[in-house]
Amino acid sequence: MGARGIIGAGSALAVTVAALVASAAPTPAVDIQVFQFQPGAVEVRAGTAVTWTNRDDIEHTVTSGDPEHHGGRFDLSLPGRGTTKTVTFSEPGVYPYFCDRHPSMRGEIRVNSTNESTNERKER
Ligand SMILES: [Cu+2]
Repeated sequence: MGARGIIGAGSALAVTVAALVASAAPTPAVDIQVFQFQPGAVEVRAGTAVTWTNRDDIEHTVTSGDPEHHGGRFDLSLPGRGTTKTVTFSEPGVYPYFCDRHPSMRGEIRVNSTNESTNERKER
């Protein structure tokens, strides 16, 4: 509610700033490999840019929401091996996403506020 995603594909400046904010956390990157998002769930601090890299030879998408309810926050196409896309998550919240071409592919980005520990985990 009220969360706004900033779509920053290819913004080197945004990536650099996010890296400073999240310097204690490992680089948030998701590989798309063999019809899976790996890791499937990523937890970051607000303001962090997350990058997806397609390792498959076919097109995948990173689409917010789920197949029944598109979230409308981001809808990225990664048309083939080696393509990458980045989204900066500026607002805390839970952002589920899926692949529009293969609806069984699901992932989730959990965005904590900047003064929360990223070590805090909530299991489903
Ligand atoms: Cu796919």
